[in-house]
Amino acid sequence: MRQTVVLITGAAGEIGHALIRRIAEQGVEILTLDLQALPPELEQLVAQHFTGSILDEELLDRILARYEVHTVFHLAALLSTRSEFTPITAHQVNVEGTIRLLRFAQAQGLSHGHTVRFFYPSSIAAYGLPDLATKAAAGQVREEDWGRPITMYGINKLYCEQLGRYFQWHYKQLDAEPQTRRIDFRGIRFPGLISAETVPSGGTSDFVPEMIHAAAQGQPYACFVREDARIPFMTMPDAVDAIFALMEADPTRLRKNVYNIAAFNPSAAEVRDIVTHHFPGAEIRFEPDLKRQAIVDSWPAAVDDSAAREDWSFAPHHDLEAAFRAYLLPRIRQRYSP
Ligand code: AKB
Repeated sequence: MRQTVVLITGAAGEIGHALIRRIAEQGVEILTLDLQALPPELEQLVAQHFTGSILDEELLDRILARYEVHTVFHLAALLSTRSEFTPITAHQVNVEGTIRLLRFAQAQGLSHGHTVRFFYPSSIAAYGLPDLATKAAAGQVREEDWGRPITMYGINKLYCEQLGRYFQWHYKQLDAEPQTRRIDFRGIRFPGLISAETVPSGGTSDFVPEMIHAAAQGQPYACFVREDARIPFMTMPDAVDAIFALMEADPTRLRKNVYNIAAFNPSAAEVRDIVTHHFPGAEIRFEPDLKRQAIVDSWPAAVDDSAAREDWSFAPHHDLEAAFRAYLLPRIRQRYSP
């Protein structure tokens, strides 16, 4: 008998850190896969960690042979800024990697006979607004609109959303024995995420978490976007709650494969103001990098997440004020206290 497990790819990343702890609390056996080793405090929570690439077919075959995977959280990806420096590698990791995981999940479903629930973290990067006037006029953007991303990462995310939908509903649709519905593909278009425990790297929404963590450590921070730059954000605990809510939702309630969510959308200056209020000595200056700024300008200022609220009761706990008061300040102060 093979052991029944949950598989998390990209487990050493920011979402992986938070997700492993929460899944482990439920007493579920976890397998993780990442290019990096897991930190010891996380490694002790998982049944087995594989240090390796999602592109390694042999490794995926070994996992298939030994484990029954009923749920996949496919978090591995190169983020938006890093992907612009190495777009072909980004395509390999983000697209080729995802199609291999989808094929792996399909093979798992065929092998054990259950539908595999597949979580995919998409992003506001899947949007592309052509200019600031359009961004201002667009307001809260719906999932169906403005799907013209300007980054390799955004293009990868948008395409992989479609791949997931294809695998679930249309895979090998002309075969004598159709192979659809072996995968139940569920995705979230995340806004920028803010964690008290980890600092992101390689993303373009990183200016907010970087600003907060720098202030908490008493370090000066040069913000790479303008003061008026505005995109949606949420806290990591709310992001993880949302992943669980979506993954546990009754499939008959889900009208979409991929949903927008967000909790607040301050300008960079508004974040600076709240950070300097809580860390009065914080030194924050604005030195926009026009190229990264252009990417942020192409992302929506706000998203319409009404479908997530209606279909699976998405309801974040933290608005901007609560994010600082109830989550970031206590955890970050503890983290950086001597
Ligand atoms: C990034 O900045 O690349 C990510 C994202 C918005 O998906 N944080």
